[in-house]
Amino acid sequence: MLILHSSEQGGSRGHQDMGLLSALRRLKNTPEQEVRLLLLGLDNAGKTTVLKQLAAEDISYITPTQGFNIKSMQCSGFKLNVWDIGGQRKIRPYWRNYLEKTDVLIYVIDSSDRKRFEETGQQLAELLDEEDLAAVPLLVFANKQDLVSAAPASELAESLSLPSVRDRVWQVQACSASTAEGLQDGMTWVCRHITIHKREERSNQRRFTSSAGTAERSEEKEEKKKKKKKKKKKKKKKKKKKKKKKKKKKKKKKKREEEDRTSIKES
Ligand SMILES: Nc1nc2c(ncn2[C@@H]2O[C@H](COP(=O)(O)OP(=O)(O)OP(=O)(O)O)[C@@H](O)[C@H]2O)c(=O)[nH]1
Ligand SMILES: [Mg+2]
Repeated sequence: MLILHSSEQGGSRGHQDMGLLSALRRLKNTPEQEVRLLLLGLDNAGKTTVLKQLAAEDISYITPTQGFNIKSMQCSGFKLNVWDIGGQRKIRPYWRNYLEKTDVLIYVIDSSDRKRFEETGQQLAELLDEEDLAAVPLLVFANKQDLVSAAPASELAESLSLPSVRDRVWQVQACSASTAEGLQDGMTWVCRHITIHKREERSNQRRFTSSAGTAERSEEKEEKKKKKKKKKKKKKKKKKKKKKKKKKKKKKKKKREEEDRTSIKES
């Protein structure tokens, strides 16, 4: 059974600003778009430290996550809901329950834990194979760069075989969740890709709607054409019938006249 933790971004000033912004948005009747970010990675990688740093919270007392943490933050007019799921081996089977509707996957790695590069690479490869994460942009945080034993981001990318990932955009960002270095750069990349992703989503939707409209209009045209053709055919048939009737009448008249003429002759 998972223990669930849930918290929101702190900071009273930040809260006031957020409140004012949401009030203004409500007034303008333009609801902010919600985005789902998923923070995954092995236990001890630094996911919760990353999350707390992003929320400008104290990072002194962080314990291994038994369930998940969620925090909301603002970025380029989007409301980011960031989900941090525990990475212990016994919790990893539950990751699948959180994948649906993810907009960006953030994978955190302890760059100093070379012994587990293979294990973390394997976990990441399994995630990238998940249907729910198909084409979802991937940001890898090469964390703990403050430690001298940390592998550089380029070495980590090679070790994870990232250059062969071609079904999505990806980026490796060197960072230290302890000092917050590199976190903002990573989030800037995330926000840029959310904007692109959402714009593409909107234009795909618009294209779908307009093509549905075009299909509807051409169906209407086809129907009108059919009706017109049917009417024309009916008119032609009527005309033909009338002509035939007239001809028959004429023939009958001629016959009668001929009969009259013979009867006159006979008399
Ligand atoms: N030196 C250093 N230590 C870090 C860094 N980031 C996190 N840590 C430490 O690594 C340990 C694990 O950090 P967590 O944030 O709890 O890791 P996690 O990925 O959330 O782990 P789980 O919740 O078990 O999945 C803690 O002792 C952190 O202080 C970093 O950038 N540098
Ligand atoms: Mg944690």
